[in-house]
Amino acid sequence: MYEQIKKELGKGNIVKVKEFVESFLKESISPKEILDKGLILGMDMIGNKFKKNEVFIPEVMIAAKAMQAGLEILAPYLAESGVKPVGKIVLGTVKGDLHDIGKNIVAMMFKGAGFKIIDCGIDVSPRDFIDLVKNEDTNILAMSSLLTTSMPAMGEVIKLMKAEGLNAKVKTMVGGAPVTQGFADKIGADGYAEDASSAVDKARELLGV
Ligand code: B1M
Repeated sequence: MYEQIKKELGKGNIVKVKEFVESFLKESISPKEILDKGLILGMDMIGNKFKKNEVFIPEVMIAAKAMQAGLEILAPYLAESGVKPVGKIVLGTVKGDLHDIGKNIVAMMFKGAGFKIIDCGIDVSPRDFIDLVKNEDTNILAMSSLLTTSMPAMGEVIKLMKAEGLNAKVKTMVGGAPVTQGFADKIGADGYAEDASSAVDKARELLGV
């Protein structure tokens, strides 16, 4: 019964996605089930296609908008039924770097997978990352960098996390075109992901959800 909504979500059909969500709610299907089996699996499907180069950024963007539209209808019901986000992620582009297109796609995929996202934008200083992590009861600190010149800032943030004893409770994740698994290992990041949908897999793996 969820095949159709997943298909419409993949096409970015906002009207149809909203109609399906509303009709499922009328049938007294739980908002959590609609979220998990309809919207999240629909977004996972588009994420997997993106990974295999079967669809590209514009398709992911329009699917994410349809997902967002469905989520907006579900949000009050989810709050009422006490569904908690699977984890909280502070996400940003590191100091010296203004690129945010990839980071925004990663944010959308995280949201689609049920994570709560605190998006701190671009050119984020190590101190600002740390302060947000402390204030927000964060599970994962996720950093993006597109420039070889800004990559070292990721290492600085992780050093500061360790100096302030935050690394025991908050996992760190890095990504962006020039970032590699080797670099992530070198700076002591807990996780690395090559693209937005692998980022979701990695975040789930880090939190065991
Ligand atoms: Co700039 N830029 N740029 N740029 N720019 C690159 C990155 C570059 C490779 C172009 C080139 O020379 N061939 C080059 C970097 C070279 C390097 O260091 N290796 C470069 C440069 C040099 C610069 C400037 C220095 C240029 C100048 O002024 N002389 C300057 C720097 C400004 C600054 O940041 N301080 C600059 C500026 C800009 C614009 C502002 C014009 C614009 C950015 C607009 C914006 O982001 N709002 C821009 C753009 C658009 C690019 C290119 C063309 C495209 C980047 C992009 O959005 N890709 C890029 C060349 C290219 O890649 N073809 C280039 C699409 C996006 C979906 O991919 O961001 O890789 P990406 O994200 C992917 C993955 O990397 C991954 O998932 C995403 C989706 O799958 N991912 C993560 C990203 N973050 C992740 C985090 C994760 C996990 C996965 O976990 C936390």
